[in-house]
Amino acid sequence: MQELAWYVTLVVVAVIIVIFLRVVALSRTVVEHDTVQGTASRLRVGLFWGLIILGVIVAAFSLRGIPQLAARAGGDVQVVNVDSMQWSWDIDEPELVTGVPVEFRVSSSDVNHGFGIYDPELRIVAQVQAMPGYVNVLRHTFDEPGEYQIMCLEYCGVNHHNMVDSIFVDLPGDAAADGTGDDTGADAS
Ligand SMILES: [Cu+2]
Repeated sequence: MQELAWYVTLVVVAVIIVIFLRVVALSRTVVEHDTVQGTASRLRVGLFWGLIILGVIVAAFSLRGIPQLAARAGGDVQVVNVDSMQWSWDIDEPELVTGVPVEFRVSSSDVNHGFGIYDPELRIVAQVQAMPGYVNVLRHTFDEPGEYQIMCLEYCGVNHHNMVDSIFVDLPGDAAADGTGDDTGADAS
């Protein structure tokens, strides 16, 4: 096997040397490429500015939804304080609504935990570390109603696998007046 690798390497190196010598030889011959260069240059300049403009548009469009900007813009925010401990979650506001940014303020009373939010199909939608002595902020806006599972993502001891809880996300109209921000109340028929 070692020998085979050795011969393959020799052949590849030989091929590279041949290509290199060929390029060196060709570089000495002068060819008229003014016209080709002109067209290529125009294409390059067009492509360059096209990509710059496209990049700016894509960046502006994709940055619209980032939670930090939404929070800075003011407006309604649902604040949820989360404490964690071996082996449970203490979530002060487990009833939320869709469409309004949620700010989870996550900490721990003992060791590191991982605050992981899973949608009803058990796909993870957001996560942040829960650390003693720190309050980590996780911002997320729920688009779909349902029961979301909270699961620990950081091995924290023998009962880590049972560190599961739920939060409930309703459509704004369905939420009972529950202290999650100030609904205008005009949504009930
Ligand atoms: Cu854990």
